[in-house]
Amino acid sequence: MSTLSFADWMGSIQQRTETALGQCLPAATLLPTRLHEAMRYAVLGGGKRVRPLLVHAAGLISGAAPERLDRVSCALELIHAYSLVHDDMPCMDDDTLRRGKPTVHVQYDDATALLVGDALQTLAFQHISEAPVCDDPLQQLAMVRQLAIAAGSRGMAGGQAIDLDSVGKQLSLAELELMHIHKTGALIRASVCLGVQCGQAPDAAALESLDHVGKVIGLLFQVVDDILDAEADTATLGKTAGKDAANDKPTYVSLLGVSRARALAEELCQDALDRLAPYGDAAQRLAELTRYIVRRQF
Ligand code: GRG
Repeated sequence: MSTLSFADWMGSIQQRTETALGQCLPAATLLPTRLHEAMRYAVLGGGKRVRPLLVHAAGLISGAAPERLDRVSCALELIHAYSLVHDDMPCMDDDTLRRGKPTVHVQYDDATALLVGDALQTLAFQHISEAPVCDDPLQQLAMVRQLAIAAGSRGMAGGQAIDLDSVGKQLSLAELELMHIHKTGALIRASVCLGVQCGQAPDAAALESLDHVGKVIGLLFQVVDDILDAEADTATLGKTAGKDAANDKPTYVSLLGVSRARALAEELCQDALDRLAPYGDAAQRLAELTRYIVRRQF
């Protein structure tokens, strides 16, 4: 077991992720330079890197090689970054601030933002498929498929469609959960599942249990995101606070109120921790990360 504190471990994963992303993105000097510069602007120098942290923490459970986890982390973070760029565009959430900087369509233009998202998504699939991330090529193919499903219309993009459709509507708790399991949850769940699969092949029961952990972490991430949107300020978040209420979006806070939303986050956290307990030290980072996601301030 590593002797690093959780904060130092987190810093080291964030640092190696930044380096790996910097290497996998095309150089800003490569033609077409404006597009490549904008891709690097969208991805580098910001963000908590929650999905890479989940990949690495989950990979520790199966003894995965860090270099393989870096590759999978980059793929997930590239897809996440593309989703933020498109989400911020005027045709979607229409936001001007992301990670404390002007959004990509503001800094560049709408057409560039659209292309940045397209190119980041395809780069993610190029990156995860061009070198081994596990021992079995067929398993790797299955992992690429899992990533595609998580990002697509049955995952994140589908969740975004439900989100756009739900503005101004009263959703039930079950409907809200379904939306978030797709929109935010699918990539977070994939981060845990893909991280585990980079190491020694887990048996079906272990994979099912860790998949449940990923699903629960995805939901609790969103519950906390809704609380922060209602309670934190724009400077702390690095993105516009209070947008959900301003846009009349159904959230855990609008449905439950802050204190019941907090209680739900704690309940989900405990569910994940209970599932991780049988893995002992191997799951320590994933357990710490789960607690961090509940307590995070931005
Ligand atoms: C455009 C296909 C498409 C999908 C967009 C994820 C998403 C779907 C939109 C983002 C909108 C949003 C603010 C959702 C709330 C949860 C969330 C994903 C927050 C941003 O993720 P963080 O907090 O961001 O991990 P950083 O900047 O730290 O990487």
